[in-house]
Amino acid sequence: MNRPTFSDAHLAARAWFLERSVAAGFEARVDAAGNHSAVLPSRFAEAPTLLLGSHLDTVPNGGRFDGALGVVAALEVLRTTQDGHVDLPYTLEAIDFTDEEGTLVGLLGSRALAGALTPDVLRAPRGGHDALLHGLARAGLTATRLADARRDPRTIAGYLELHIEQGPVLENEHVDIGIVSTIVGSRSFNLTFKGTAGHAGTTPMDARRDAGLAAATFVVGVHETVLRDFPNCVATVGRVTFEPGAFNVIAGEAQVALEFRSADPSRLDALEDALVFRAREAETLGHTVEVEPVGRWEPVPLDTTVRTAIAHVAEALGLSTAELASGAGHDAQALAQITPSGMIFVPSVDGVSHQPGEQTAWDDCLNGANILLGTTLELAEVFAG
Ligand code: HGY
Ligand code: MN
Ligand code: MN
Repeated sequence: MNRPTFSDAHLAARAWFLERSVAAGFEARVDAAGNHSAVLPSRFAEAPTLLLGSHLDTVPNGGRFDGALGVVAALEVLRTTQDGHVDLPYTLEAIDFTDEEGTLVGLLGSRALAGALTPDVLRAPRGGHDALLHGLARAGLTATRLADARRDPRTIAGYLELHIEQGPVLENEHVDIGIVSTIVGSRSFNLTFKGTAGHAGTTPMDARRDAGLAAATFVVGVHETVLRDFPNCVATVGRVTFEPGAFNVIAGEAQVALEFRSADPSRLDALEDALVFRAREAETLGHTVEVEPVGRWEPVPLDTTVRTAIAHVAEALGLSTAELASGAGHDAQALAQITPSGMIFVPSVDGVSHQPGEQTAWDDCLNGANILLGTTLELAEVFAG
């Protein structure tokens, strides 16, 4: 799957979702942040909305289940509820959030809805400011109006998200359903190492300020530092670019995309200090190093009432469960700031995700969708008061 935010494939998938929503008789909505929704109104006026959703955008060359499973299952819950003439004390809304993956910003649509999209988030987004403006324009959106997508939290009863685990825990422990306890926080930085471009043939090895070497040394340093000093944390360099990028020119500049994660806010601070320190070691070799923060998501615990409801429903369906933290980020971590939120995980084959080999058995997808439906029904009494 290659549906980066606002790519043709992404826009086509969103159009498909709206077509299927309208075909099922639901009201289709698109808000100022481009979040796409199908709405099944409650017959009770002033009823709050229970949001069910995930995202249709993918990472480059991603998998078929990350995000899409949650959006399609949410739509199916609305269709099943409508077909069953179930009278719920809340409006149901299946929602596809904009740019969850951070091709442009990260949790863009869900943070806009939660009222957390501050100007500094948009000033230096990890996909680049020009790419953000261009992408928004492709979707008929504008940066100045994104914040209009904010919802009054009093109108929202809660948020549920079905998602693949994207890791090996459920499969290794032969557990059907994961109940997410917390979602990790993450921070992203663009690092620029500046040396001196030069002739690859005539510049002696001991007379170089090779930005490529500085960047590569840093990448090794990231791995060493986190392995040695930060158990249960992760750090990734997913992209390095050398400028000018020719066989016969010593790199004068290197760009490094760094991201690190932890479930513990204090460890995120310590990780930031340690990894920036490693980057700045290049200055002792005569390089200049620029460190630009381009993304930040806080760790968040998920709602205990929702977690209990998921466990009840799974037990009633005879499905085994385990509580686990999510090492992946999700829209639920934005929604959890304003409303009781919960996540249902289903197993990922071999724990593989963010690549074409991403796979979840259909029976597990079915289990997840049934838990999503059951939890929607179970929470009716709880959330609607
Ligand atoms: O990057 C993540 O953890 C998620 O897939 N957006
Ligand atoms: Mn996802
Ligand atoms: Mn993802």
